[in-house]
Amino acid sequence: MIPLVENLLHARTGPMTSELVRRPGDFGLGQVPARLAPASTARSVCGFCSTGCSLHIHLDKNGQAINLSADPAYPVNLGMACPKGWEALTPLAASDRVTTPLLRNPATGKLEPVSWEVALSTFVSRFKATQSAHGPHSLAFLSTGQIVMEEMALLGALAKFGMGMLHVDSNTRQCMATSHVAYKQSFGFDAPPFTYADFEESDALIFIGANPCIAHPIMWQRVMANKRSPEIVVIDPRRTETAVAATFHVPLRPKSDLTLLYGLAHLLIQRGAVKREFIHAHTNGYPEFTAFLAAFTPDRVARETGLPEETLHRLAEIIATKERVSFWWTMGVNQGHEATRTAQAIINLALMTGNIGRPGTGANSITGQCNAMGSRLFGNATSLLGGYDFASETDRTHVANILGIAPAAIPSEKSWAYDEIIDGIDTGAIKGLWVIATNTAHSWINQKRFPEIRQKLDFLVVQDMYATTETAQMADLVLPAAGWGEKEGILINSERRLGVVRKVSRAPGEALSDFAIFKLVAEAWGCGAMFREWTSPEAAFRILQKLSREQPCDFSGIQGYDHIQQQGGIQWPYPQTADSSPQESQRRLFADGAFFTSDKRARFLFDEPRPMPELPDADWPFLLNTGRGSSAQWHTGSRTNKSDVLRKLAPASLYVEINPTDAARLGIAPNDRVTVRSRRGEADAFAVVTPTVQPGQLFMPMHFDAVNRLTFPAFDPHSRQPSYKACAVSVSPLSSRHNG
Ligand SMILES: Nc1nc2c(c(=O)[nH]1)N[C@H]1C(S)=C(S)[C@@H](COP(=O)(O)OP(=O)(O)OC[C@H]3O[C@@H](n4cnc5c(=O)[nH]c(N)nc54)[C@H](O)[C@@H]3O)O[C@H]1N2
Ligand SMILES: Nc1nc2c(c(=O)[nH]1)N[C@H]1C(S)=C(S)[C@@H](COP(=O)(O)OP(=O)(O)OC[C@H]3O[C@@H](n4cnc5c(=O)[nH]c(N)nc54)[C@H](O)[C@@H]3O)O[C@H]1N2
Ligand code: SF4
Ligand SMILES: [Mo]
Repeated sequence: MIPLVENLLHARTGPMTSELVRRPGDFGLGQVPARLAPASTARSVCGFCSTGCSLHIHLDKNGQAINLSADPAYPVNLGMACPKGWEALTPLAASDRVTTPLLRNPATGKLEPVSWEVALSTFVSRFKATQSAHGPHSLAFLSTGQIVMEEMALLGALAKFGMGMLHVDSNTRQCMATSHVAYKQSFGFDAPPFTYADFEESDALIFIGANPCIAHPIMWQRVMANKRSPEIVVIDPRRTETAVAATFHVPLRPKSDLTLLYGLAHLLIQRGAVKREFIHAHTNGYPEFTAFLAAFTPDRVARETGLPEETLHRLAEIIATKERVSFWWTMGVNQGHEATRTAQAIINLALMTGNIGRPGTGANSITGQCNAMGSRLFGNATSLLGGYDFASETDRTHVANILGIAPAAIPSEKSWAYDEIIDGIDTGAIKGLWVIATNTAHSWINQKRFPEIRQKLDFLVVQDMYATTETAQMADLVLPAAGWGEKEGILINSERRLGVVRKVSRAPGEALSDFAIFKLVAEAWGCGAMFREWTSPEAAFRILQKLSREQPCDFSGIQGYDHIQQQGGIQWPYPQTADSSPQESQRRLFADGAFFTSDKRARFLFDEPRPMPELPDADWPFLLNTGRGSSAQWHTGSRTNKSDVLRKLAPASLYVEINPTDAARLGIAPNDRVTVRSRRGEADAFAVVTPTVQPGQLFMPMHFDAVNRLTFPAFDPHSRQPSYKACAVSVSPLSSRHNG
């Protein structure tokens, strides 16, 4: 056994996960029998969504988790948690955890257990052989927004500086790439400006393409705690749970947001409801924007959005008359063919009305995964570690100096985006792929292509907690990873708050933290010396602090993990100050109107709207929308399907929501089996007949893998984020073969 592996395997204490007698799911939510009363409690932030709730993990005398409860003293969740948070320990004890590395045996075609030595030497020999045959850039990785920041940074640095990879990306592309690019172009840095207190301090909250009741339930609780009797607007083609709870639902035609937002800007100018002084002092591009808006007359906007003109006037009235207006957007905006400009149209509205930098305001992108923000800053994919620029020699030298590596080790070229990596596999440019904490074979758009192009890979490595995911099932080598709660590190939530994840449970068998796996790979690859200072996640955190210094995300003033915990999480920026006095717990950006661009001014950016790439027609008459189905289901289900409690809270199989008029016309009754087809594939589902979807539209939850056989691979040109929410399909009762 190589010494490092031995150390890692033996350094751990406490019983194996499988020996833990009970999990919270066994008792129902939150009850602890007296005989399992905790010996102590650890505080840890949740590892599902980007809300970043803090959980109290109750430990036995061996320091192993026995149950958890929501943390009442944390500024984010104030004692609340959603079902996923309450059940966060259950997926760790699942019977299909992968406990040793698995290598595919060419003779049997099966994945078989091997030692870490064999796994690592195979990893290195196969990937090095690929590089010798096809060049250094023939390897790529696809990673995640769901591992701690220190692991993301180590992976990015190892792959790009140690292993010579160029093309790396993550599922953050499917999720937050649009917000990243939109903020960077408009504000000069990827910097969501808000703090959760803004939910409570707004007079009007405008949610665009966001369904927080399902996707961010604890953020929604913060909205419900608003005592200012706010107007709550939901702009969404579907009458979602959030739309039902709102004061005003705006059911626009799918993907007509850009036109609507320009139409609103136009009306606000007509009403004189713009903050001229703010615009003059702090922005660029307003005159050009105003001229451009002239064409967005209410009649045109009403026609193109399918909304009555009164709706436009009522919306403009709300924005014009409310003192504090906040705009919130999520995937209904980010996942679109013109997503970046749509996000910027929201930013433009906030800028022109001076709704930024004040309590209860902001152009606020809600993050998705627990650490999508960490991956935006430290994934080393689009931006160089810490939000630097790969193309800038000064930036490369600066980062190299901090890391103690040669500047030449840092590539100056841009990485391919996720879709370009997938295309690269198809063309033969990428021959080796390493997939970490994402389930590409389920979640990627036009997913049917993935198994096909997988055949073109020389070697596929999947690093996951389970070997049962759709992607792991296709792997040549599976590396067993510890999950949330079995390792430590930092997650950054939607309001830029760093929170600490603590190790409260021992990973099963020989599973190792991603951090430990990356360290082992570095040693086996022969570039371990580059990462000698990365001795632990907290040591890595100190390196990341140095990288953040004097960047907008500067968190160099933090004293360590304990400090973050004592403060109830810490929002960036948190620079070092002369007197190191603590800063306010809830802070928003841009109170001084100074943005992160070189001239400190925000930019008005805009483009002519374009039709969606795949419009319904006679053969494919329905528009399919996809997204989150329930608060108990998380993405591809690898984790949440392991909990009996969560499974009981969610539909057991794939369904499609269809409007009653369409259902009646097609002879579809509630719960009937139907087939949904697109030009790319088909999916069987049961019908949920409901007026929450408009006629001509369907909705399917992304948690079942058949859904992405249907989706159409269109991408925003700036962010290259996939447009998951609009493709043309047909629907028919299961027995019949013709289109609806
Ligand atoms: N329970 C649960 N919570 C989650 C997740 C999960 O899997 N399960 N995932 C997390 C992640 S990673 C993310 S990114 C977030 C996503 O959080 P959300 O973005 O809130 O969730 P979605 O359901 O994907 O999409 C939001 C809404 O966009 C609407 N929409 C579709 N097309 C359009 C359009 O053209 N215009 C407008 N205005 N709206 C449109 C949809 O109808 C949908 O209601 O959730 C996070 N939270
Ligand atoms: N049709 C449609 N498709 C979509 C979307 C949509 O709205 N509609 N939304 C998109 C969005 S926003 C997102 S974010 C993606 C999400 O898509 P995925 O990232 O593919 O979904 P997850 O199920 O979260 O997959 C995460 C994997 O990481 C593993 N894992 C968890 N923790 C760890 C860890 O600590 N270490 C390691 N090594 N593995 C771990 C889990 O077991 C799981 O298999 O889906 C996208 N796909
Ligand atoms: S809202 Fe998000 S962070 Fe909070 S408990 Fe639920 S999944 Fe975890
Ligand atoms: Mo996401």
